[in-house]
Order: sequence, then C-alpha cells, then structure tokens
Amino acid sequence: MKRPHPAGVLCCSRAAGIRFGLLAIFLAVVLAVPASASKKVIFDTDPGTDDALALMLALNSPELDVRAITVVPGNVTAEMGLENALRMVSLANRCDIPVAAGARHPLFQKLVTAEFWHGKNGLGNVELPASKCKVDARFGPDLIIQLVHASPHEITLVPVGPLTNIALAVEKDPSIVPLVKEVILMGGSITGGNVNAAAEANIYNDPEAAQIVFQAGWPLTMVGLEVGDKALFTGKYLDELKKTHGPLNDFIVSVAGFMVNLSASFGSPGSPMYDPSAVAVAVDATLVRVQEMHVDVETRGEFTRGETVGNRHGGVERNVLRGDRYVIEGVDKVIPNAKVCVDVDADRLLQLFVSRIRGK
Ligand SMILES: [Ca+2]
Repeated sequence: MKRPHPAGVLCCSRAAGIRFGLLAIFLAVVLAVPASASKKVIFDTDPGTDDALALMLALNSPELDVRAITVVPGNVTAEMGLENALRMVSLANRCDIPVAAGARHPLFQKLVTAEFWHGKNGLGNVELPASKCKVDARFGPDLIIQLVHASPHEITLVPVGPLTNIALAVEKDPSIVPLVKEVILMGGSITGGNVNAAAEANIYNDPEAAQIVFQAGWPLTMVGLEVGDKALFTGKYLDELKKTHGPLNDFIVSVAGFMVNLSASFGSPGSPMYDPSAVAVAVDATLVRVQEMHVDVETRGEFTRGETVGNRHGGVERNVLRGDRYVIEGVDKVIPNAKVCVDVDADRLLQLFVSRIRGK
C-alpha cells in the first residue's frame, strides 16, 4: 500500500477544512433563504387536460409555491372541474393546498364546455381515484382576495382558464390590484384564434372578464397561442416521460397520450402545450420573448368577440373634427398594459416540462 506523503496529508486535511468551510457557508446560505423565496402562486384553472399538465408542472417545480387552486368553469363545468382539481391534488399528496370552487358561469354569456377536446371527464377519460382532499369552503374569488392581502406584493396569479374568477376578485376588491406581484395568464393571441378565426378559447369563454383583467393595471404577461401552438408535445417527449413511473408520472403519460392521439387525428404532429406554457413562464421567464403592448379584448365584434387586440406599434391616430370631417392631427401614444409573449424556445420549455414531471 502506498503511504501517504506528509505533504499529501497536509494537502488533504487542508482540503477537508476548505470543504467543511464551504459546506458551512452553503448551509448558512441555504438556511438563510426562507422557503418563501419561491414564487407564491395562485393557480386558477378549468381542469382540463392541459390544465392537468400545467398543475403537475407547478407542483413539481421548486421555483413555485402553489398557495391555492381556484376552479373556474370552462373546459368542463364548475362541478366537474372542482372534482378533477381535488382528485389531482390528492394524487399529488398535496391536500395542504386549498382547492376552492369559484364562479359557476361566465359573467354575461352561457358557458361553453369542451369535452370534445378534453374527454368526457375533462381529463382525457383517465380515471383518477376518489380524492382524499376536501374542498375549501371559501368562494374562489374571496380566497384570492384574502391570500393577496395576506402576502402583499408576493402573489403571482396564474390563470389558465376563462378569467371569470380573477375579474370577480378585482370587481369585489380593486385594492388587490397593486398588491398582486404579477399576473401570468394563458390566453389570447395576436395572430388569430383557435376557437374561430379571431378568438382564443379562454378569452372567448368570458370576454368581459378578460377585458377587466387586462385593464386592471397590474403587471400582466399574456402567454397565448403564439407560445402554445409552437410548444407542441410530440411522441418524442411522451416517450421520454414513459421512461419513469409513479402515480403522477403515469397519470401525465395517460393524459398526454390522449392529447397526442387527439392532435394526430387532426393532422398535427403534437399537442399544443397551452396551460403548461403559462406555468413554465412563471418558472423561467427566459423561455419566451415578449413585446410590450396595449391589449384590449373585443367584446362586441361580429366576427371577433373574444379577440385580444394588441397594439403592436404603440400608437393611435388622433382624429379631430374639422367642419364636416375628421382630420388626423397626430399620433397619441398608448401605454402598454401587457407583456405579450411573441416567441418561445419550445424545446427548452418541453424539456423543462418532461424533466419536472419525471422528478428530475
Ligand atoms: Ca385551462
């Protein structure tokens, strides 16, 4: 056996000392960072296949601290959505997170549900065991108001359904607006719709609520079709997910498998990752490129109700009445109210999703 050289012993004991010192510094830093260093999030959802993917991404991302789940009708009814949310938090062993029912219908129109896209139970016909978790008794918008006041300037709202609950919260208590850290929503498009030529589904399902949310005056990021339609979940990513197992992993494989098959039946190579994209942006804003602009929601258009109308050049011509006609006398600047995501690093987003679901 080779005897250690005295200098070597000195070297190693010094190295051990340095290692110990680094460990102590590391521990001091880790212990000094409170658990609240992660982003406090309220997840508002109409579960929903892509909602299921988004929720599990949120719960598996250490950057996010999901403080509440509020349910809104959209993809499915309020009742079914609540049941799905409860079953999913139960599957994830997260009964500690309050799950609250919210609105029962959009503000001014009839509900449009989407079992056509999400399966008859909203979760791609994947049956989950009955929930061990109980519903929180509070009304969703009230819970939002309460949590925002309890953690002023710390709550990020991540709505991935119609914006009914968020609008109700703002209407009931406008004082939450300056207290919300930011809103990162899935919805809208500045390049055409997915429901029809103009509108994206979440906005289409409650345009008046969306207009309230866009005009509220808080920092708002719109993660719309420009992101989801590029971030296509294909068989390649599904195969990656199938390499690991566990209740949550297997559930997502089943739901994502339903989505990929459905997309294939419409000739698409993959399923758009609409709702998970908003969560991914909350985790890592560098995944997307944004353009600040003023966005209004069309609530009256014959063909465009529910369209998010983004002012790309930041101005509106000023027309002044002169006699029997208007004359353009200048251009008034409009103040942006949204960061609109206009591009995405799709592969990086999809890899983030896969790795988080796999627990890596
Ligand atoms: Ca949704």
